[in-house]
Amino acid sequence: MAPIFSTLLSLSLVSSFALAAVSPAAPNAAPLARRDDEKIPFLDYTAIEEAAEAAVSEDLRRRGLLSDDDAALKKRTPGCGTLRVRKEWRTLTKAQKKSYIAATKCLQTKSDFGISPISNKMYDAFTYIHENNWFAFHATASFPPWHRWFVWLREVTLQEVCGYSGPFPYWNYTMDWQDPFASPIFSTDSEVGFGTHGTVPYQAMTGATGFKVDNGAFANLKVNLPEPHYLTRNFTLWKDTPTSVGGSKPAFGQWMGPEQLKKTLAANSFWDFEKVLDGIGAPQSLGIHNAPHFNNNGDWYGPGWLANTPYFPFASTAPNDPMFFVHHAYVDAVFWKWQQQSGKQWLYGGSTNISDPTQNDAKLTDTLPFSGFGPDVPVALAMKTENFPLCYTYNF
Ligand SMILES: *[C@@H]1O[C@H](CO)[C@@H](O)[C@H](O)[C@H]1NC(C)=O
Ligand SMILES: *[C@@H]1O[C@H](CO)[C@@H](O)[C@H](O)[C@H]1NC(C)=O
Ligand SMILES: *[C@@H]1O[C@H](CO)[C@@H](O)[C@H](O)[C@H]1NC(C)=O
Ligand SMILES: [Cu+2]
Repeated sequence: MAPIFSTLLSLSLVSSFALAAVSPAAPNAAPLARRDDEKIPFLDYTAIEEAAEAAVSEDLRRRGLLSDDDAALKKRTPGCGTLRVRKEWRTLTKAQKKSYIAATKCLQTKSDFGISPISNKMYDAFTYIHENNWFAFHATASFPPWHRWFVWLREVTLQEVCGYSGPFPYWNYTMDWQDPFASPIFSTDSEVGFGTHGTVPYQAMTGATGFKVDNGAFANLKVNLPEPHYLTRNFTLWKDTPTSVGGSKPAFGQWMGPEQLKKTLAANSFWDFEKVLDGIGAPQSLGIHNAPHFNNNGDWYGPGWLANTPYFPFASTAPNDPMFFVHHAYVDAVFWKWQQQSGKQWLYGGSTNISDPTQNDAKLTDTLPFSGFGPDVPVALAMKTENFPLCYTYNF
């Protein structure tokens, strides 16, 4: 199975990535194990569990399975107060950008309350909970709500643990589709730039090469999963591949451009939305979500980067790259925008089985697994960003 990922240029193989290449039936290495079981002190478990119960009873009420009176459970849910508004990276002030990046780096100095194996750092806890059980929430119905909750955990952690008080940023890469590599987000500024990649080839681990990130604010950043290495990227494909249809090489940029965005927002059912977002069953399309992952190589590419290592397919190191969170905040913004259309807010459905997209069994009462980073929650609790505990919105 390993060659699947290294033949990235074959787009038809890429789009079947979720369905064939990562079959859970053929493990190469055991998943990493979690050390112990502490609670995350800044999450209110009781309030989250009450909100979860209320969200599930609301779902039952909407489906006529519970009377209005019984659904009064909802009263136990705390409200939000003010909603935080997420913003495009470019619209943050320089001070906000600097503070966001400093808070991100600060996670490397904070305890993770026992979550990640290998290190005990909060930074690595995010990579760990993303790679643990990842078959459950990639290319399945859980993908949009799981990643919404995951990015929210990051937002709350930056606030509570590292004192970030600015707006949580997203990177609207549909603005940069013609030349993503030239986007200002990859500035080499040592305080506000996410950086590009370096010039010196770097072997991060057996089978995983690229360039050590040696410019920008994350220069020489050390990350620890699946084993300690420097943050690695390889933007060669982005730099050298034509972005328009018709060239001799595949046209990568178009899968993250405005046309693809339009197509994604036009999906009728929730499962159609997820399929377009992720290029599932759509030969020749990466989808808005996969485009930034697959257009480059290194940590951000996730399991694809680890294809020739002993960690494949049990690891996705993508959250090692701080780009992951601004990228996924944008994917979440697209999900939010889709949900704003009439009748779409509570639409859900599709498959919970990465190997079978026709398995139509997903329900709002399904559980999203977070490996001890707060309670596991039902999908219903992650469907509306303006509800407790998410309490944020977008304004576009
Ligand atoms: C992102 O940019 C596109 C143009 O490429 C625009 O249509 C869209 O509204 C923007 N979305 C957000 C969330 O800013
Ligand atoms: C970077 O990616 C390109 C294109 O995929 C590949 O040919 C090259 O070998 C990679 N470089 C390193 C140092 O891994
Ligand atoms: C998922 O789908 C595959 C392929 O159809 C099937 O073999 C497997 O049993 C399914 N798994 C579950 C848990 O339903
Ligand atoms: Cu993911």
